[in-house]
Amino acid sequence: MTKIDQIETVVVDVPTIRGHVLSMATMRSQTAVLVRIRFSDGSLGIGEGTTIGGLTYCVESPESIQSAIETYIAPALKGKAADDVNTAIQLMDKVVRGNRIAKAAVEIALWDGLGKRLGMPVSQLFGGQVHVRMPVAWTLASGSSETDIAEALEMIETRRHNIFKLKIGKRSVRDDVAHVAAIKRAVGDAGSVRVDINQAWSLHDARWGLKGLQDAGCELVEQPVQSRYVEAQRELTAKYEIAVMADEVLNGPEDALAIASRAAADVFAVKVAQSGGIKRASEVVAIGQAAGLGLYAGTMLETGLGTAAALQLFCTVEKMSWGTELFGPLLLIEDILAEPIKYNDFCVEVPSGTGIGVALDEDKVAYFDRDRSAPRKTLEEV
Ligand code: MUC
Ligand code: MG
Repeated sequence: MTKIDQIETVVVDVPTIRGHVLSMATMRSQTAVLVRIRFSDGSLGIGEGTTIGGLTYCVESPESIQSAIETYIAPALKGKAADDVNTAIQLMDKVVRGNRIAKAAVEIALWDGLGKRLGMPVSQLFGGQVHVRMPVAWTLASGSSETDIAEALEMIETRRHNIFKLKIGKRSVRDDVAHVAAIKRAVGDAGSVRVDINQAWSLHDARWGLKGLQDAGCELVEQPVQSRYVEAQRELTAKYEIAVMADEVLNGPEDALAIASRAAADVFAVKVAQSGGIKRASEVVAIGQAAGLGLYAGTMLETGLGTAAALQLFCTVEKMSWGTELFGPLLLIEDILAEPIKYNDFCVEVPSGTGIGVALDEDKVAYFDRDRSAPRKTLEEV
């Protein structure tokens, strides 16, 4: 029987191509916790656990993800059967409460190892791929309307993206609505415009905001109010034509059931990390489908590794009606994969190898390693 031998983590800090201005934080780099699981037969599985803006987005930080894995999850899983991913998931749930991103990082590496040993992609383990490429959104969050407009027009021109998610909620509602309207006017029918408030609005702000946004031609608003205000989000979902999408409120299948049964969203932003792994995310998908909700493949702005893991699941889902935002690697000055994920014709391609379908570029991982001890080469030398 192949066993789990060793679980290792490394934290990488990778600068972003520009400042990424969100309502709760401005990102200039992204931090990912990478997991390597070494199995007794010599096989290897890789995973990623990533959050956004330190502790400003959710209750897990890169440091807590690493500590949950090293201190609690790794000792519990060491010596256990490598192929029994469900048993490992249940054990993680028993020894660690919450900490879904940490669990997801390990679970991805377990699926990756299993897929590689079986010689098949993880999508096959979830019933098989039905999409080879999927539409992919880009987030406009430079902090300036002019820069965002130039960025959007270039993305359309180069056929990289025509779905745009604008990060708003930092300025006044009136200024934010004017910003969204200016971008929608500039892209016209060539682009879909959506916004993410990241919980910044009060219910009163949101009443004005949703009215203004839908008048401006914006199609969707993501997590307008704090996740604990489910009743407020239900009211907004019922009152406005613009689609309301649940994000931060959706931490796994139990939340999905609560939101669906209270009709507090039109669309689920399904995130592998936030759900607690690929399997839990598949359960969120199933609840969304059963409730007749729209589905969207969300991101925690992962590197290519976490992005590939998400693609393995979402390529098996019949209808992702709002597409994906699996563009994380494109926001980084350099991705850490041996072969980058491909983006073209407004879509992201699903990697076709075994496991999650990608391998790390170990030199780049070493270069961005927060704890590197060796003197730093230049990126060109790497
Ligand atoms: C979020 O809240 O959805 C996704 C894209 C992006 O720019 O930030 C994220 C997080
Ligand atoms: Mg969001």
